[in-house]
Parts: sequence; structure tokens; C-alpha cells
Amino acid sequence: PPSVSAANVGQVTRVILDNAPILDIHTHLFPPQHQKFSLSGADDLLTYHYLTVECLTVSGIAPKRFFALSKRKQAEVVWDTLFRANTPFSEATKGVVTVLKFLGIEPGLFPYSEIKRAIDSSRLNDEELLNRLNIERVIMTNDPCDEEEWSLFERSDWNRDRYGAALRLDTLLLKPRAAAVSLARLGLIRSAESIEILEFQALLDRWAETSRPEYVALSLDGVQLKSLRSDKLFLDALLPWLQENRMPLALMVGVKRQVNPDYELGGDGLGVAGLSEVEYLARSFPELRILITHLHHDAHHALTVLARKFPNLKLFGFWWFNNQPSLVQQTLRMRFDLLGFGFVPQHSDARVLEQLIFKWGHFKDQLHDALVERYQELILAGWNVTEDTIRRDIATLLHDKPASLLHSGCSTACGLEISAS
Ligand code: RAT
Ligand code: ZN
Repeated sequence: PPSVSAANVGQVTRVILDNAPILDIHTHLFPPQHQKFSLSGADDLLTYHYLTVECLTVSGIAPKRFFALSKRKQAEVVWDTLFRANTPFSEATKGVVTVLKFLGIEPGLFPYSEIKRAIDSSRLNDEELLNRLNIERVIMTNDPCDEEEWSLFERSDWNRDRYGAALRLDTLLLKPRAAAVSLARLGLIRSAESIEILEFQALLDRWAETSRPEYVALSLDGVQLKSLRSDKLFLDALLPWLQENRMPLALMVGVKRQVNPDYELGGDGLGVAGLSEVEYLARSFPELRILITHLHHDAHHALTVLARKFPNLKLFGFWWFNNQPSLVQQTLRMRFDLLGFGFVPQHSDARVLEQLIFKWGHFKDQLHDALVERYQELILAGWNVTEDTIRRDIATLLHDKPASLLHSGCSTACGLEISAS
């Protein structure tokens, strides 16, 4: 295979990146058949909580007044504030500009009604868009305590190969009282007061059978993680169940919910980092397969070092406040420096279908630059880099590594066979 030179490695990497299949291990997307939960189009795009918060911050509009408006009207206020009265400078607004460009829409200071018409008339359906973006599979976020949302698994008219499940247990473990009430109402547990260990494990079996999750997920901060050390449901029910079933636990650490409830979905902020709790968990439960991402930028160096210390701890993605090009640039290089290919570089966290366009587009730009920089150093140092090398590396990062860390990939992809001799 032909070698690549320091001069053309940028171009070669670009083409390979553009054609590489992606496995997106954390999103909030749903198949379009699950109508109420599947978001797409102009109004959903413009009322993304990253944008509503920015709009409130920039405009000074009272949150209560803003959220009392219809979704269509909120979208218009966001458009007028962030795109017409101001230049779309932030990562979230730039994302919308990227979407417009992708859809072939001439950007401009048009009234919202025109932008809305343009977006909604040129948008693609989910299969078309996923194919165009080479996204093979997205993993959803599925809360078994939300009856209506969970009813997805009672239907069979959607593509299970494209949409994988993740069992999100925030409600169950962090609001056990509320969870008990709703599970008792559904007749799934006996008492609305509390959930018993055996009941919980039976529910996990049942939920795993219906949804076939790729992992169990939990988002929390260090204080909550610490309190799980003495939580019976976590220690005596969930952890043994996860280990027995070789089911990964995805921890999204560092979030403090509803710092400002007036901002609704956008009201969450940073909580306690909890890295010693992560270390404790990884050390105490070597059979527990932990996927981890963190909301604090300044936790990432320590977390990356931790991921070098424990084979059961695997870093993934740039979560939310960290998914900003300025921060990704530095942290991505640091991860390559310390972990090589031992991490999952990104997930999209997309809530609205079209967000996949910029979430992956912007990240690929960052990944491209980090890869090319390293390939050029290697080429100048005399290492033979070929197109096949680059193709293999990118496939590892965007698809094979994430696949190997999911439940469906655990048994087959355990790395190299080590021969006894
Ligand atoms: O990034 C987001 O959209 C957040 O609101 C959260 O959903 C976060 O990603 C989460 O999964 O809790
Ligand atoms: Zn998320």
C-alpha cells in the first residue's frame, strides 16, 4: 500500500474520515415511529436547551416568560436574539449554521418563518440522514421509570439495528422514592415505599430482556457517587447483576441537576468532581466494566491517568460543557498522549436528529487536526504511514473500539489473543 507523505496526509485523512462508519454510543434520539419523543426540524433545533440558555443569558428575557411561550415562538425568539441581533459565535449557534450549510440553505438574516420553512422542507428522514453521515448506529437513553417513553419497547415497527438501547437508572437510583411510587402503580413492585433487592434484580432482568441494553447508565456528581457506597440497591442489587451479566456501567460524572430550575432542561450545572469515588469503584470492583465521561474540564487529566491504571475503566466522549472545540482540542491530544487508542473519542449527545450533522461534523474537524499533527510527526520521524494505517486507526476510534465496549461487543472483542508460549 502506498505511503502517505507529510504533505498529503491531511487530504488523505479527510477523505477517510468522511467515509468512516460511526457508532454513536450516547444520544437522546428515538426512532421517528416513537413520535412524541423523536425530535427533528427547525423548532426542535432552535429550542435545544444549550441555545435557550444562551438566549436567556444574552437577552435578559425572564425565563418564566420565555418558557411560557409556545415552542414555535421560543424558536423565533432564539433565532432573532442569537442569529439576527447577534452573530452566531458560540459552539451551539455555530452548530445551527453548520446544519443550514449541510441542508443547502443560504444563511442570512431572514425572519424565522423563512428559515423554518427552509429547514423543514429540506430535511431528510432519519435513515437518509444517518446514511449520509455514515452513522451506523446510535444508542438511545431509555428510562424504564418513564412509562410512556419506555412503551417504545412494546412496538416492533422501528429499526432495532439502528437504534440501540441504554438503560438509564437516574430516576431509579437517585430518586428511589419517586421510582417506587411509579413502579408500584404499574404493578411492577409490591410497595410504593421502597424497592426490594430481589424485585430490583427481577426488574433488571425484565428490562434487559425487553430493551436489550448496551449498558446501564447513571449521571451524577461526586456526592451522589459517594452515597452509593452505602446504597443497598446499588451495592447488593445492581453491581452483582452488572458483573454477572457482563453489562457495562456508563457513568456520567460531575453534573449537579437543576442549579437553576427556572432554566428548565438547561438548568443543570457542575457538581462535585468525585474522582476518588471513581477510583474506589474501579479498584473495588475489577470485574465491573465502567465507561466514564466527565463534565468538568479540569477533571480530565486526572481521569485520563485513572484510565491508565484500571483496565476496567474506559473513557468516552466529550460531555456537554466539555464538547467545545477549544477544550476538545487540548484534551483530545492529551488522551492520545496518555492512552493511545484506549478510549472512545466521542459521542454526540444529540437530542434532535439534525444535531448529528454538527456534533459529528465539528468533532471530526478536531479529530482530523489531532490525527494529522501526529501522523506528520511520525512521518518526519521515519515511520511508514500508509492509507491502510489511517483507515484502520479511524475505524478503531469511531467504530470498533466503541463496539467492543458495549454489551453486544464484550464477549467477542477482547483484544489480542495472548499465546501461552
Ligand atoms: O447534553 C445534554 O443534552 C444534557 O442535557 C444531558 O442530557 C446529558 O447529556 C445527560 O445525558 O444527562
Ligand atoms: Zn446525554
